[in-house]
Amino acid sequence: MKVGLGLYRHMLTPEHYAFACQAGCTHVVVHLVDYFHQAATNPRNNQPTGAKYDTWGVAGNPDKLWTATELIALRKEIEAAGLVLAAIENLDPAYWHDILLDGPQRTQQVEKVKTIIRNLGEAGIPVLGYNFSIAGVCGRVTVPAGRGRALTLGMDGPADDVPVPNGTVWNMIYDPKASAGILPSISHDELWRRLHRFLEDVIPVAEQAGVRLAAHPDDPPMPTMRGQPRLVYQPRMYQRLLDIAPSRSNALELCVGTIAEMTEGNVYDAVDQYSRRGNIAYLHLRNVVGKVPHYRETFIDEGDVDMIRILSILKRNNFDGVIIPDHSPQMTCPAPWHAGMAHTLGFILAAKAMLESSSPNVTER
Ligand SMILES: [Mn+2]
Repeated sequence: MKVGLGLYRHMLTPEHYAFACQAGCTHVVVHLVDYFHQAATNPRNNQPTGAKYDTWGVAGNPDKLWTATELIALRKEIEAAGLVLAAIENLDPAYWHDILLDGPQRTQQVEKVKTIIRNLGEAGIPVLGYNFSIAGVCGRVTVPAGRGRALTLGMDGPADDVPVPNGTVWNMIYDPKASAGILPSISHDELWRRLHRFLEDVIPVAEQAGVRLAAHPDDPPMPTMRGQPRLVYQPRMYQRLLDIAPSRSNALELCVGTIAEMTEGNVYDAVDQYSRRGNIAYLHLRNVVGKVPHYRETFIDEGDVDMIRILSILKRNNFDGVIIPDHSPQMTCPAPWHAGMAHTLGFILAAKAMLESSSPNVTER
């Protein structure tokens, strides 16, 4: 297993590359979507949050696709800092809103996504993370409920009260001029039909480009949010997604925290099953207390999930992908995000060292 750090777009700087190296990372996962753009309730010194029903921010320019040239420059800049660019995480809603919504621009947007996949392949970037979700990451509250009253995120009950307005998809605004009104609710079957078409369209291109598409589960994993169905909200639904297009290019961005919040199955079996079969492109590590619709994110060394057990399962199954910290509660200091990441990375590195140690004093697991 390899240890990496996820960097948001505004963190693609020499200082953040140095921070990643100093904290023990060999890899980075990069977000090219600027989630914080024109955001009302989404400060940049934290994971993107938004308020319970507020979006993260305004999506990017639909006509400015990530080019091979800029992706190559990004990879080289990261390599010059001594790191490996493991993946790009998330597609810009500006590129693919009508794929999610089955809108009039769907055909053109499928071509845009294919172009981006080819560009990643050309740039030698092996993974594209995505989240096939209409309501996206929403319905969460920020509360001082972490250890030591740290600010953290969670759910305080279902979040179906406020529907998604027109012009919004996956927690971002893609059309600020959209007419008033709300997105019509659709069925779970219809959402799966849209995913099926999407994978059929893009997986052959990803195979040819040598790129793995990696699906994040629905965060939070409720059956519905804001009146919209969710796709992967129980561990077994990941298998349904994989079965649509069996291929090395149809893979998972497995999120341990999100799976731990699910009401069925258990996170250890899910990590075992999907890592044993080589389905995990990379992994988000985060701890949590409770399950939807009542949970909160915790520091890595507390919470319901036995992280040593998760990492020992990955080790046993020879998982050779990248593990990145997912989110951390905010530590009370001038750099809450950095402190939370450094704390999480320190824990992961210690656990990894223990699991890889040949010392007879380390307990056999
Ligand atoms: Mn995650």
